[in-house]
Amino acid sequence: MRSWPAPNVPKLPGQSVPLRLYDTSARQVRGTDPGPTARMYVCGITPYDATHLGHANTYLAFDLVGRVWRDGGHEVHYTQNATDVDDPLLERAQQTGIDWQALAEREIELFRTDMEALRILPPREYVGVTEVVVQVAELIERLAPYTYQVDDDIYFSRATAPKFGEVSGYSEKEMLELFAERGGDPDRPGKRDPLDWLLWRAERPGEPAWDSPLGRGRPGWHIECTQIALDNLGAGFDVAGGGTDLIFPHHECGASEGHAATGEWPFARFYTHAGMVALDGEKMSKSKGNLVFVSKLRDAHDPMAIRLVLLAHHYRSDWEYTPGQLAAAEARLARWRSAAALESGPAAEDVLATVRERLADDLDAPGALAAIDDWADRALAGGGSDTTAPALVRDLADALLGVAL
Ligand code: 5CA
Ligand code: ZN
Repeated sequence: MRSWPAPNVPKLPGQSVPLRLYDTSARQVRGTDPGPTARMYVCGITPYDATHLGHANTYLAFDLVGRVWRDGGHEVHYTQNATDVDDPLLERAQQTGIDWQALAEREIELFRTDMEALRILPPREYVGVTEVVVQVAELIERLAPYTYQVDDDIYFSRATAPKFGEVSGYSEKEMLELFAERGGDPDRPGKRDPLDWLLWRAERPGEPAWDSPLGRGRPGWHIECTQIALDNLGAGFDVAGGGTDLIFPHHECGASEGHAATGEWPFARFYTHAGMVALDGEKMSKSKGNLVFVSKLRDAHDPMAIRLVLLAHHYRSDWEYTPGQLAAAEARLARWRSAAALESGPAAEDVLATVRERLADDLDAPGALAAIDDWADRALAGGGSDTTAPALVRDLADALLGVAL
């Protein structure tokens, strides 16, 4: 599929700082160590509704990862999927009387527009599951020693996966609870273990299905990302990303699939997860309907202010959105713009060093904002006569934080 247009990223002077990042599977912050080309896969949307602030928060976190790597001189090979066929999408299409493909296309297009407005760097490959159904079926065929059938459906047997549980570190009890909560089918008769997961769903009447080496059907959710990551990035890529709701079962299952397919462990060197954004005390989710849409906010607000709302929270924290945060972000943006439009200001090399250092420390965006706030305050108070400083601040805010001033 088409990705979205890339914003310009200014080159910055001086020394970059290597990125350290929290790895869920190691349960600690570690140094990333990419080669000349850093490889990242981030789980994309299921396009049955518009992009909400929770989604944007997740894509922004990984946008920062890409920006810090680029600042360090790496090429960034970034791949993302769109789950353009899945139960929730089909259900929504049914309820609203819209064709499921038209619904997916419409919401993916809106997502692209939102991402572009927020200056999120686009993936090199943006892949819809419907584009790779046959490849997914071929991968499932190759996984035969690890799979079994229930009726015509195919399951992955967790008993064959020696590393199952290592990504999340969750107990058996936690895994069972989350599996049931997040679309699993622990109680289906014929399964060997409640946690075995569906790889291939044979055709059901009235549901879309594709011809494949496995017969007619469609992929289960957890296998698509394994296939798309393997095909575009190869095993052992640097970062697999998404929100914390994907730690289990999605990334846990994907890691075991990748291990089975390639013999390589880990499938991704880092599993990194962004916190959940809530509204009115509950996690924003399409199923609950408590959503703040990026496209709606864009009607009345500068996308750079929306971006600053997200940057004001550490990516790993869970937080609740309130409209006051947008007002505060607009005030901050106005202040930064006024300061950056001055003819001179305090020297900004230290600001650049601090922003680099804060972001490299597990993406401490709030710390980075504080450094620019401080410079803007001093500049607006009339301090400093460095005529190159305003341009340097504009460039560093743009390149590292994606905020165009
Ligand atoms: N298509 C799958 C991934 S392959 C999926 O989870 N789609 S999604 O539309 O439900 O979510 C897209 C991304 O946004 C995922 O990375 C998910 O973890 C993240 N996300 C969803 N809800 C929130 C939220 N409330 N706060 C933060 N991130 C969220
Ligand atoms: Zn995924």
